[in-house]
Amino acid sequence: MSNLIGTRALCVWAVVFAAGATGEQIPVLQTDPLSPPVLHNRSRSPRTVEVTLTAAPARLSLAPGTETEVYAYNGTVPGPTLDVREGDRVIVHFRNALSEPTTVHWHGIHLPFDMDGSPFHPIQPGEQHDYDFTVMPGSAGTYWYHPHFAHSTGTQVAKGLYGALIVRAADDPLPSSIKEQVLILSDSRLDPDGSIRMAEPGTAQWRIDFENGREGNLLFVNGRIMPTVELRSGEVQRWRIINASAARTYRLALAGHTFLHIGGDGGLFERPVEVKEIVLASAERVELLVRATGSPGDRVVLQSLPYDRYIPQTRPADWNRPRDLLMVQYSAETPVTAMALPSTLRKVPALDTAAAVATRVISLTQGFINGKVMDMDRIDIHATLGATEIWEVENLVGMDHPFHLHGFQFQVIERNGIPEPFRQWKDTINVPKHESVRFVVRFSDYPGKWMFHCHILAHEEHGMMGILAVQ
Ligand SMILES: [Cu+2]
Repeated sequence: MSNLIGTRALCVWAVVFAAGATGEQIPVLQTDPLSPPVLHNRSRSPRTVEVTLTAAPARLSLAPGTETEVYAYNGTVPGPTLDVREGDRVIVHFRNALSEPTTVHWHGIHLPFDMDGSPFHPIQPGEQHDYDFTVMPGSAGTYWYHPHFAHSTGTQVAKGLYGALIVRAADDPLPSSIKEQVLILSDSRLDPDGSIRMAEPGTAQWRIDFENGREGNLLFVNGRIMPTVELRSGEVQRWRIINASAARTYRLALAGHTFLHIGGDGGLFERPVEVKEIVLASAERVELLVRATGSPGDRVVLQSLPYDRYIPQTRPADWNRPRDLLMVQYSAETPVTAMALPSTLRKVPALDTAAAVATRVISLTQGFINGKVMDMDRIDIHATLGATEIWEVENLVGMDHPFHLHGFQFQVIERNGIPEPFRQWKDTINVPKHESVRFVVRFSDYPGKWMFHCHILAHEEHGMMGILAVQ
C-alpha cells in the first residue's frame, strides 16, 4: 500500500482467500451467440418469472488452448441472463454448490432487505435459498447479479460468478426490431496452466492489487477474448454494457462511430445524448445505440482508451495503452435504410431536493469511509423510512472510487458544484480523484440495513463499506 494509508489499515485489511474449489461438477453449456443465454422461466403464471440458479465449480476454456477451474452460475461464465419485465414477481431457486458461503446480490434492484444478498444473509455450502421479489414499475434497465459475501466477493467474482439482469418496460420507446447485445466486460489474469491467478498475500503484486484493485491483462466480453459482433450497414443495435470488472474502468470508443447514449444504471434517460466515448467504472452500466454508419465488409474494434484512475505509485506501466475488447464486423449484406429513432425516450421524474431532511457527507479515503472500516455490528447512518436525503460523496485521495448504494437508486444533482446536465437513475457513481458528487435519494420503502461501499472489490472486501439503516 502506498503512504496514503498507514500500518493500521494494513493490519485491518487482512485477507482471507477462499480455499480451492471442490465439490460437484455440473455440465458446461455451450453458448454460441455473443449474448449470454437467458435463464429459462419455468413459471406458467402471468407476471411471474421463476428460475433455478446454481453456483458451482466448473471447468471452462477462457483462453485459447487452456482450461480453467472457475465458479459458474448454471455452468457458464458469465452466468445466464435473468430477463424480466417491470412488475414481475421474480423467484430464483438458488443453490450453493460451492465449498464456501456465498450470496446473490441483485445489483441496483430495489427489493426487500432480506432479498438483497448482502453479507447479512449468507448461504452456506450445500444450502438452497429462494430469492423472491417484485420488480418495481419504472425500473426497466440493465442490472447484474454477483456474490456479496464478506471478504470473498472479489475472489468469487474473479472465479466467474457474475451475470446480467435485464428489466424490460411494456412501453419501451425503441423499436422492437432493433437487435440487442448484452455485453459484460471483465478482466483476469491466468497462469500458463489456465488457472486464475490471485496474488499471494505479502507479494508486490498483492500490494498493487490491494491499492488498485485486481486488474488482469486479459480482457473479456461475455467471458470471451475479443469476440466478434456483426453489424449490417445502416442498422441500429442496442448495446447493454455492464462493467463486471473488479476494478478496471473502461473508456469505450469505436473508431469512426459515435454512440447514442440512451441509458445508465437504472434505465433510459429522457433523451438520447450523442457521445464519442463512454467511461464506465466498476459496476456501472450503459445502454447505447450503435448506428452502423460503415460500409459492408468494414471491420472496426471496440477499444478501451487510456483512463487514469490511479495514484502514481501503483499506476500500471501500460495504463496508457488502448486495449481491444470486441471486433465489430460489417456483414457483406446490402445496407438497410437508416431507421428513425425517437428523440424522447421516457419521463424520469425528479426527486424533490427541497424535501430533503438530511444532508450527509461521505468522505472517501484510501480504504476508509468517513475514516472507518466496515463493521457489521455498527450502523453508520440512520435514516427514516420515506425520507429524502442529500448525500455528498467526496473523494479526498488521488484515486477514483466508484461508490455504490444498495437498495435505492439515486439522482446525481451536482459534480464538483456543477449542476448535472440531465437526470438519470444511478446506483453506482464513479467519484474521480479529489472530486465530489452530490445526489438525492429517497428511502421510499423497504426498511433494513443497506450497504454502501466502494465497488473496487479489493477496497470493499477489505472494509471500504458502511451500513445505512432505514427504519
Ligand atoms: Cu475504492
